Amino acid sequence: MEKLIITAAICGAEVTKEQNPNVPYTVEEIVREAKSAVDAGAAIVHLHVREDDGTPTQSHVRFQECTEAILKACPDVILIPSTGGAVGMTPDERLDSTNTTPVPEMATLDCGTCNFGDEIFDNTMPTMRAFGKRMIEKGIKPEYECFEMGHLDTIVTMARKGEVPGPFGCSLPDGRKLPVVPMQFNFVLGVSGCTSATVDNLCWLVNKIPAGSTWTATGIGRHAFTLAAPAIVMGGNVRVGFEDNLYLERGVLAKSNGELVDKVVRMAKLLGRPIADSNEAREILGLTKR
Ligand code: KMH
Ligand code: ZN
Repeated sequence: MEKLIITAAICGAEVTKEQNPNVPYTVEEIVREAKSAVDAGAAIVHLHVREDDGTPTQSHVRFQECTEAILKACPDVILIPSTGGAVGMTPDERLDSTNTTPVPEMATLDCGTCNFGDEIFDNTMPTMRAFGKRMIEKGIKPEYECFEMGHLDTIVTMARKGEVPGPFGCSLPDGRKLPVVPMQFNFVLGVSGCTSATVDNLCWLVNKIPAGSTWTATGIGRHAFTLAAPAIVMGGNVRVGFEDNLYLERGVLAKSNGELVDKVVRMAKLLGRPIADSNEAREILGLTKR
């Protein structure tokens, strides 16, 4: 089994300081949380950014500022900027997070429209095609976020057609051959209105990924650690962080993203799975540091 890659989703677009005062908004707070996660054992930081008052933004200027500041504190960390942003943002607005210099190694690509609590998270086929085209052009490896069972089938079908990066060696209409990119999936289970965070659902998804793919499990809310446990023993990877869950245990707010990562590190140690550092994660994911 490969070493365990831990991703910290340190901020998200929805959670607030009213829910947990340690949720980061400012650049300094974002760096503090990224560093706490990396110091605890995270190889990857999944990044959303905020204005100082907490408003979510996809502005490449803010992403640039946060990225540079995080890399100063954690020079090796893999950053995965969000292209999901917040519900209601336009596709162009969402993609702006990929306009940083250098171009990010990876970015999220959300694999279909779904409920998101009482709202709708809009990811139409044209939107996904546009995001796939951009990532092919820029050489960004997508992290395919699946919130629903059907999202997996949708995105693999698009990869087979060469509409998004994938491992199938597709040719474009002009005859150019697409690079072979093994797919990295993030199964985000337990969002209100979407597929629930059960071991059964996780197994169903993992059994259907194309050969050579890698995957991560993200359990939302109280499922953060109950989904981490099967992912650790099944050979997958784990995402935790304030974006997904604010509590270290029932009734106890986490003081930092580092505390959440540390809990996964302790679980992995008990289960005998070593932790990958960022450069080991790059090897597993087929990335080259920019
Ligand atoms: N904020 C959610 C609506 C992503 O980062 O790609 C979407 C999200 C997914 O967080
Ligand atoms: Zn996100």
